[in-house]
Amino acid sequence: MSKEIDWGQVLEWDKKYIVRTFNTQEEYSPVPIASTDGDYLILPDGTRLLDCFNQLYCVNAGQKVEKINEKIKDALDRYGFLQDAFTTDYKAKAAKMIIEDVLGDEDWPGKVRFVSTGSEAVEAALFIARLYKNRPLVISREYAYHGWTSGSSSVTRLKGSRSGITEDKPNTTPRNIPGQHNGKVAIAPSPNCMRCSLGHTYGSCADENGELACVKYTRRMIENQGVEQVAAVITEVTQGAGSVHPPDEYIPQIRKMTQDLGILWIADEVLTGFGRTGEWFAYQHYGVEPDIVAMAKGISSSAIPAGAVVVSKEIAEFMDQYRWETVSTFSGHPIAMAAVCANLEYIIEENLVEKARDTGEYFRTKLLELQNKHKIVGKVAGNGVLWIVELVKDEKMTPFIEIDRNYTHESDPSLFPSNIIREKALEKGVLIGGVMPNTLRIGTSLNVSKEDIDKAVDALDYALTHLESVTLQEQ
Ligand code: 6DF
Repeated sequence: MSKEIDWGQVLEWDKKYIVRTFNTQEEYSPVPIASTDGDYLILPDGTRLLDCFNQLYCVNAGQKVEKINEKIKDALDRYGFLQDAFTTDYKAKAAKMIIEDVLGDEDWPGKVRFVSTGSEAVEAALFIARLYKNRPLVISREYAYHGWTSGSSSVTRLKGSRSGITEDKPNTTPRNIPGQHNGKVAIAPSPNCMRCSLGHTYGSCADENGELACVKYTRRMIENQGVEQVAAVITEVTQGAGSVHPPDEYIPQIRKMTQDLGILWIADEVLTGFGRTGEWFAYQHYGVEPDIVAMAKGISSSAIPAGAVVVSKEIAEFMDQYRWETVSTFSGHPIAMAAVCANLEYIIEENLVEKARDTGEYFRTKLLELQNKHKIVGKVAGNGVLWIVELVKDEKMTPFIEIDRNYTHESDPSLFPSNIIREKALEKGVLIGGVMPNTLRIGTSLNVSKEDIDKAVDALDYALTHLESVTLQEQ
């Protein structure tokens, strides 16, 4: 370290001057990190922690990639800051790379608008969809997470992530933000086959045309709202924070439904984009093309914050006809755009998307071995470097925490099996991801080594054995 850091002072100032999230001031305890490296966080005492949360599934290239940092430093030699009315080689190249180098095999992409975060990308997507269709309604789904800003949080339906406040005791009522849901959003079922909200069983829920019950319900709900009121359906392709991986038929059927009804499909790829699932974008696993894609996180691998929305050629031509009266100070920030260019070049040069695809098959094999070994593993699902492990009490897939994905933070998190697993795996130097009570959501960089996957799986095996010993004693 170039200079000694007074970590006691860091913790004092952190606790004294920063507004907390997800913790009361009393229960909060800061976690200081001295540096990062690849898939590792390095604590002030030198302990290396394998990050299988990949922070928030957002460091696709890995931490502190020298080739990316060098190009960011080059940009810093040229720029401070320019606002969006000006252009730079970095911004123009970043847009060209996304449309031509990343999405060049597809005909639908038209143009890009840059923003700084995923919530802003979703905000832009919602604005553009409503402007283009000149309709107010957007359809979201149970357990959706799309962001924390006003518009993006109105389509965020994950109950414990709507930016409200809860007391740190059970049987109290959360206070959500008054007026947050402005009535321009309707909620469709999530394709959570393991606990179908419609009471169906996957494999026997489709109608005579093969349409899944949750897709049919969504179609009927839109018809009931009045198709002429609906601008778009917004979906994550696989739900990130909500931790739901859909059956293979779901996304193609949702896409067909939107085309049948003449409404737009917004694919929110903020978390899944840029190779995380073993394709550049998760929708590509299903042979479909969206109208609008929201993206962030992996666009720069979080070296510098950046986000974007890509719109179809038709929507781009529509927007080109108008003076869009919107502005975001840091849109197209030259240093952020340099990070986007450097990140995309690195992912392409290192073939990280193909690497994530291959790694995903190794991850699948290892996680299925754990499912065979541990009765409390009810389901393993995912691809690339984004995986779900569902924790269950019994063969009936009973959740340990009954409220499951509809929990809010007045619950006692120490009782959540996912938190018990996380605490136990930390003993092995591995941070297991996931924010749902009964579900692990494991993610790494696209560059993760097989040795580190083995390390993560061994730590998970150790933690599952502990959880079984604790829960079986209680039963
Ligand atoms: N869209 C999706 N994910 C997202 C996010 C956003 C938009 C949060 C931080 C998350 C994910 C997994 C577990 C816990 O934060 P932001 O404004 O840059 O992006 C909003 C599909 O997943 C953010 C939290």
